[in-house]
Amino acid sequence: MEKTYKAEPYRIKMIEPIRETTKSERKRLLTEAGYNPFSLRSEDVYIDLLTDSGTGAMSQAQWAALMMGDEAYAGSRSFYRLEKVVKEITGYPYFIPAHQGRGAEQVLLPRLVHKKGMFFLSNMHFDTTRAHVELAGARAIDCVVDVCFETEKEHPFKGNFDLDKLRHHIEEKGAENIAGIIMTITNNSAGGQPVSMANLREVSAIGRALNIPLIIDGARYAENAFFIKTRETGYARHSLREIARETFELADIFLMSAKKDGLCNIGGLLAIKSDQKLFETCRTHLVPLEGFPTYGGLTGRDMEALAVGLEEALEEDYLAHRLDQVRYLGDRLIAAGIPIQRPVGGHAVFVDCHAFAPHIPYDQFPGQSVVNALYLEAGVRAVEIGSFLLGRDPDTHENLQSPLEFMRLTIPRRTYTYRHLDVVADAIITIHEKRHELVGLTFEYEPKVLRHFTARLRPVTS
Ligand code: P70
Repeated sequence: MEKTYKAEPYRIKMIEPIRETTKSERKRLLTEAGYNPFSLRSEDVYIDLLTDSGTGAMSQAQWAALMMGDEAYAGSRSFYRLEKVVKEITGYPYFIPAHQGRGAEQVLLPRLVHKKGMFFLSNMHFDTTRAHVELAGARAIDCVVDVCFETEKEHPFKGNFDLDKLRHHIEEKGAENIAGIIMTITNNSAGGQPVSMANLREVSAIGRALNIPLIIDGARYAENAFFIKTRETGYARHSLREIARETFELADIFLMSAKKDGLCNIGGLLAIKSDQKLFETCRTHLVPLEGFPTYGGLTGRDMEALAVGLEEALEEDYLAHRLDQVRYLGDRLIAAGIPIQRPVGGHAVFVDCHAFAPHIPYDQFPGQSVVNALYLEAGVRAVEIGSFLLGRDPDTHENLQSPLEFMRLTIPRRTYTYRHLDVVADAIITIHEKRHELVGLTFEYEPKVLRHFTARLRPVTS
């Protein structure tokens, strides 16, 4: 696609001040945070690229919709409005709201695990999905295409499932031991990389032939639809809605963290295509886990804002701009010779920290070291997606080595301008020039599950 870098397709009606700290303040703050930016106060962050999850700006239509929230415990009008939108987009008749993506995961995933020794196969499990798979007593296996590990290699659909790996694992484990196939779109951990419709079609056919349910983990399904439209032959004239509909037709279940392509600050969705029994058991478990079936952990106003956000996220102008911003930051880094996952994906630029700081071993977390350096340099908060996030093997408790060591620069939706992205690019270029000074990290405190959120670290001094 040609470079555009057009200005934002919106103007700013309300502002939220942000503050720059000094370098010496940041040094103290980072030490206090245990060298883990998750423990920083957001007030001490200048530009926050930790996540695109729930951090975007709502539109005037969404703010107006909040006023229409029906806060009834049961039978809320806002639930029915949201349900109608979800049904229209997915074509699925069964819908359950949840407080966020992991809420939907905890309702669904254990219901698919019928016995010991079951597996989920995914192009790539995201961390909370992997955690819920393991909490349900199953194991998570990733089957992404190998090209995704070659960061400099350009490929339009680096998020795809490797079909040979998929078939191999099904054969080895036995189809009856596969609890589900999870297609993550876009593929977050691989760099926000899209999955092609052709790949989805093949995965769907494999699942159908063996009666294995195909689950779309679709936090960023609208961004994926835009990539299909612009990168896959035969889709240029399709509307994003048509592409989304085709995506859902190929699957059986839709899980979504609506904090991403729902353009909301909170929310999750679970929709089921035809398995009424599964829907009923999920709904039964929803009540103690998330809440009554017509709110599932959300307020009426949340559901109103989400109903509007889901529609806005499928608008072409919005998505073209969104992906243009991410590409802009990526292009600035590429021009400066900084190694990143190429081509840039949907929601973030992923800096290849294995190439950035090859002198730091995986179990001293090169990605986290670069993340900390970026905060010290400019008050920009990014997040590590690598061995620090991956955690330990649930059986052997060894530190797992992630095939990719990334610093993720996650762009919140409709929140920052191109000028903010320039500040980020300039700071990364500066730390890249001093990259030999970066040092690794070791644990001071390590929680057992999802350790990256609350761990404390310290620099390794040899
Ligand atoms: C992110 C957040 C959440 C997520 C996801 C996919 C593909 C499910 C979920 C869970 C998580 C995160 C990571 C680092 C820092 C902050 C937050 N992804 N599936 O940013 O959804 O968070 O709503 O429970 O990406 O990628 P939820």
